[in-house]
Amino acid sequence: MTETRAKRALITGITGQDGSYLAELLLSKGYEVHGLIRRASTFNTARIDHLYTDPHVAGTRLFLHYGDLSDGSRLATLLDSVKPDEVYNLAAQSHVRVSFDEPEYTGNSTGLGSIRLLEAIRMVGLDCRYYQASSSEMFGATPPPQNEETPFYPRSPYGAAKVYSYWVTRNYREGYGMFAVNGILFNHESPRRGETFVTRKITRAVARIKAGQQSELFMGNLDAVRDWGYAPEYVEAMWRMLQHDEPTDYVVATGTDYTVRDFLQFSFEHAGLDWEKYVRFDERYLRPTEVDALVGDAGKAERLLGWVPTVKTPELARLMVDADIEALDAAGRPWIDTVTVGPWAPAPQI
Ligand code: NAP
Ligand code: G4F
Repeated sequence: MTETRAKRALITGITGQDGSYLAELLLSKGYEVHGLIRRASTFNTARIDHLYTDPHVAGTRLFLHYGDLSDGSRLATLLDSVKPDEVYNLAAQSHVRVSFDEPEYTGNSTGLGSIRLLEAIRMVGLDCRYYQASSSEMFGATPPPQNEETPFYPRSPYGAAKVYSYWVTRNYREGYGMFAVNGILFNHESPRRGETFVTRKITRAVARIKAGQQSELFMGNLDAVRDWGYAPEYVEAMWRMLQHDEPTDYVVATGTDYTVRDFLQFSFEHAGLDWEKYVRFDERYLRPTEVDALVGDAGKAERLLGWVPTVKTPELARLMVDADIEALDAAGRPWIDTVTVGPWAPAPQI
């Protein structure tokens, strides 16, 4: 009798918010998971430490490998040795505001990084399915609702780099017959969200204000409209895209619209606080060009993948506030396993 081997996936960006949830999902489905991590002078694996086991232990199914999207030859050697069935390209300089400060680096990692990976797959001659983490930022100034047919009008170096990655993904699908898909994901958040994105910045501040450790919160544009969903549900959509019969591109969104001001209100209210007493304006958080409104129409993902989001923005704000309060509390009790409740450290002012 022939034994079928477990499916093998490679995730770039495994140390990020989505990479950590996707690794959990794939492990729960029996996959062997390989993750690309960057070498750093300090540990950068807090979001996946709870999944990690010593590779010497029999039955280990999560393996981490050093590499970087700026290093094409490394991507080729890694793909050649791992030989994944599915590649999820989640790595990117993913912060829109930072992309105005570091436009060239953002173009190199968020844009060129994708073609390095696609070209490495082609050069190695690998027969695998490829997922590209595309973004609603590509729609930029085009008004909502946005779907797969909506024209792109990026408003940042990040958005422009993602448009490039979107098109090379389609180009490799059409030109080389690769099973390559774009997931055009709208904003999705969680307790593992990076601390300088607006939702997590707010929910962390709520926890600190509630604990008497912070008295003010400096913010930028409160009028921006976003369609915020829950990250664990969005990684499920990524996986479903690669299981479908045909490679095609999908919008993933909740279809709801809330302002940053709404998110402030949901979060502070949940902790019994009045946001207007604490929030101050600081122009450093404005962007040279803003994306005013992103609201997605995910009808295609529902029709073809059966994907339907259940967590909407008000509930999301509440669960993130709860997690940050718990994390702050656990940080004061070092014997508690803080990994499961999230990393805790002061964030830089971005
Ligand atoms: P994230 O938390 O910022 O994670 C980004 C990941 O990319 C991290 O693991 C980071 O590694 C890695 N990375 C950055 N530069 C790299 C490089 N040059 N080489 C290798 N790895 C690199 O982002 P996320 O929220 O999980 O998002 C995942 C992907 O989806 C990103 O491509 C993002 O642009 C895209 N996206 C996100 C959203 C959203 O709302 N979250 C929406 C649409 C699209 P370190 O841990 O070492 O920094
Ligand atoms: O949380 P944000 O930084 O996310 P943004 O710019 O929408 O980008 C995120 O979502 C994209 C998908 O649409 C991803 F592709 C991207 O990787 C990233 O995950 O900002 C959201 C809104 C913006 O309009 C911003 O101007 O919040 C506004 N905002 C107001 N005050 C602020 C702040 N954003 C941040 N980060 N910090 C503030 O103090």
